[in-house]
Amino acid sequence: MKNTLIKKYILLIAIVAIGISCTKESESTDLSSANLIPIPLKIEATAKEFKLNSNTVISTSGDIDFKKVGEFLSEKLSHHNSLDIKIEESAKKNVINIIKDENYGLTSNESYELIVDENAITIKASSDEGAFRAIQTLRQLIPIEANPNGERIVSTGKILDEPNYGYRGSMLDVARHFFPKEDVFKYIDAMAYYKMNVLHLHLSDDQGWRIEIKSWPDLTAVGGHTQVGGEAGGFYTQEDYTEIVNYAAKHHITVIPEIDMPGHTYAASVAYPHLNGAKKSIEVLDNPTPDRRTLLYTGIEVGFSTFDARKETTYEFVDDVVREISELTPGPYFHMGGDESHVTSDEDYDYFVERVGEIVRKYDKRMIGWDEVARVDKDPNSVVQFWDKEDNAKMAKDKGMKIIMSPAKKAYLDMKYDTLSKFGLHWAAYIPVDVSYKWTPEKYVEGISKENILGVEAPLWSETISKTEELEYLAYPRVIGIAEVGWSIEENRDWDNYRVRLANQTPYLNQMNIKYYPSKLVDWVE
Ligand code: TNX
Repeated sequence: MKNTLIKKYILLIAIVAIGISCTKESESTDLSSANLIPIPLKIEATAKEFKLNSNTVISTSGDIDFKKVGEFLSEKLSHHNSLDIKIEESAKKNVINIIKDENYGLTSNESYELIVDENAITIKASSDEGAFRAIQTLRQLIPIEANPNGERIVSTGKILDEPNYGYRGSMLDVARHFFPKEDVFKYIDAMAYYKMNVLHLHLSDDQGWRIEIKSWPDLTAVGGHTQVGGEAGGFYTQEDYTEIVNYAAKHHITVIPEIDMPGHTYAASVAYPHLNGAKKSIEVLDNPTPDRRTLLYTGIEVGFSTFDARKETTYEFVDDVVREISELTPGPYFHMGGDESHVTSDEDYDYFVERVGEIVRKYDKRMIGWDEVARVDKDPNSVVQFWDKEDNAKMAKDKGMKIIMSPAKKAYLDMKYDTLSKFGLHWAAYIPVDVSYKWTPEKYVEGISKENILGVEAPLWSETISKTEELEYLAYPRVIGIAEVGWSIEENRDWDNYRVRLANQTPYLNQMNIKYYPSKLVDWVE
């Protein structure tokens, strides 16, 4: 009797165990519950498995740019998954096809289709950019670790995907604190993984000038010397900057250089005092000193500096700076800042923005400015980056300009998560992970709809952070959510569903050694 009871028990446990393992099994073969960020437009699951193993090969459609995408995938699989997947054209079975299909493409050249069946994984896109976005999806579908049979199981089905916005960016402030190019490369790696496509570099501010300008060498020799807090600063040589641009391009990311003016220019005016237009500090700047670098500003106040908008030499300077940077920048944009010019008179500010606009156009770039420039700029081709004043965004819309949505209360990565945050400011808000995720660009400012919006950007100001880990504490995980806000349509976004997908990013984040902030709102997978 006792024996049969025990047997029954064992049977019961076995049934339950099988039940659980079946559930797990079916979960792992359900493409629609894959932990993808950003969530794709459409997923159809077919509940079977593709078994990726060391015999799997990548085949591209011959086009050199598509081949590069295949090589990128192979590189990443070898680096992250310790998998040696070779490129072998015209393979038929156990293959990842990356195919150029001119007729294919939804509305954007970032669109793609990804079909997984038992024999093959097939990616179709009309451009290499689309294929590149597709392989990020695929990377997220392939487990980092193999099962005991040496296989990585990818669930079968079909994904049809395209971005809601063509501009999905993040900004690094390398002026308040300087971050070496290696930190920027690491940031680019993760941006690309989450399908972001714009890196905005804030290259100058009161505390430092961070890009070499050959015709004005003291900008960096003097102006790059220090940073907030007074430690050594730094700057990118033109070669460094080109390396960043090329590294970004390899990841299908456009670099936007920003030289903030006419305010936020104290460091430039210390280097070249005749640029200075702020009455108050002239005395200080004119003070003869053997080492001008000792005059640099290392605090975090804003709004006290300005260029002299009425001197022609100021525009000769701006012309050289825009020319040299534009020559190094393949992307279509030049960001002129334009924010918080509190000591520039309205007349001078307006005159300055117009003159800089002419220079930027002369070098075939499209001008971007923080939302304050909307009042002045008349060029409908200019872009306004909304961060603060809704009226400025509306003005931009009325002038036919496109708007980048960076509302400080949602998208500012430098805001503290809560009162306990180790780093960050909180002038705009405390921004917990859910708050930074739960917003819709086309609904944020009344009257500004999707057609007025170029895209979304998450700026990371660096007054309170000086090391990679600190940068990562503020950026992650919020920047991942902003990537989804920019890519995925509102109907597909849902916090409860997102927080599970986010919790499952840990294998990638850990492997990348990204020190994310472990928000308690997310049940992080160990
Ligand atoms: C406002 S946003 C600024 C920056 C600061 C930031 C700090 C903007 C265009 N200007 O100068 O770094 O706040 O959150």
